[in-house]
Amino acid sequence: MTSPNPYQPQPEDKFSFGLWTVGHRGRDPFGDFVRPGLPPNDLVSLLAEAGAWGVNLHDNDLVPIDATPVERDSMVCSFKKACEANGIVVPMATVSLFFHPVFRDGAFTANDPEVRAYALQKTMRAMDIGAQLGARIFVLWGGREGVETDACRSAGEAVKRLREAVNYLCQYNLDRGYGMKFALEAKPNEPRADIYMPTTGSYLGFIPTLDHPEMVGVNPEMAHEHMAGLNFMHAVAQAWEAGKLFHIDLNDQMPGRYDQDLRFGSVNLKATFWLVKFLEDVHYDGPRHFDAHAYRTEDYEGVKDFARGCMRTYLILKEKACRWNHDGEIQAMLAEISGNGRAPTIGTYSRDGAARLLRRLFDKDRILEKRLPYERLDQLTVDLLLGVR
Ligand code: GLT
Ligand code: MN
Ligand code: MN
Repeated sequence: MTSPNPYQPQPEDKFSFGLWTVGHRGRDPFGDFVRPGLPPNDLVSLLAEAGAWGVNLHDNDLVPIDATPVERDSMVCSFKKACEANGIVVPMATVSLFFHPVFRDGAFTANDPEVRAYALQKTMRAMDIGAQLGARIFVLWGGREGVETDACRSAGEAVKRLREAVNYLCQYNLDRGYGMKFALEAKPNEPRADIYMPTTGSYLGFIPTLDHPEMVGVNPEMAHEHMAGLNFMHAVAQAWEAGKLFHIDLNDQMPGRYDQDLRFGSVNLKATFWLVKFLEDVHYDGPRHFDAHAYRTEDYEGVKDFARGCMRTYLILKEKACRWNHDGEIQAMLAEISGNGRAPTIGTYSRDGAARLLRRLFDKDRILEKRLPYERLDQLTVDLLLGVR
């Protein structure tokens, strides 16, 4: 059955938002809150109204850092009821290892072993909360794991400490039978001058060195890769190809600036299109999490506009990707440029095959006669995106 509004989010789209995203009150380093605080249960209703499927949270988005176990249990119970009442699931949980001043020198990589132990304790407790709420993905974003000066510790030692911590948490996950997957989120800088593991690629190199690599993947964030001047879709593709795309943070960002966390698709429409097309083409089946927040000018009606906008843009671009894949001219060009049918088969290595390849004469002039009409192909894409095709 087709829905009357083709851009109406459906549960199978798996659109989720963090409590900290729609609950963002507009405070920045230069100005105070512009929106009143909304209790977590009200944020869940807001998300349901906007059409979202899931809500994610840090431990302290719901439970204050010094709450007693009894207080914690009652808050988690009440939140769980609110989610159930609103038909909202909790696919992912995470831990704040960046807000409290105790983490001023980092958490898992801090020089003080007591801070490192506290960071582990806090994370295990956050996993307990996540498990109670049904979360199967646990994100680790090491915002404070970094430096202003490399005089403070060896960067190699930091990697070892990080490995030790993730190994410990994997073991806790097994011990408790939580069945969670960890998704590691990279960022090049902010709040630290330099953050260890600055890109998704760094984490993809780190994961195979863990005791339980199968339990650990990545949570690439669009804005974070763009801050580093990288092509986000390429990072996502590499993660996907490695079987490590466990979660994704969707938002937008002007290159070379502070972490803006802008509404999905609001800045780099074309890059956003290629990303959505990639996710849809490979049938990515995980949550599509919007880690962004509304402009500081908005009230809570505006926050709903923001949330609806993220999902709507995704669905519009999904439709565009489908049109692109079914566009006769585009597909004919793709068939023409892909080289299929012309390419000599290299195959896997054999001594004879290598000898043949070494002897082969390549007619470079003939190769160069073949046109590569990427200008036309790109313009067809632009026409399609701009709605004239
Ligand atoms: C914080 C950060 C995000 C991370 C969140 C998870 S918190 O808002 O900017 O990119 O995904 O800890
Ligand atoms: Mn994020
Ligand atoms: Mn961000």
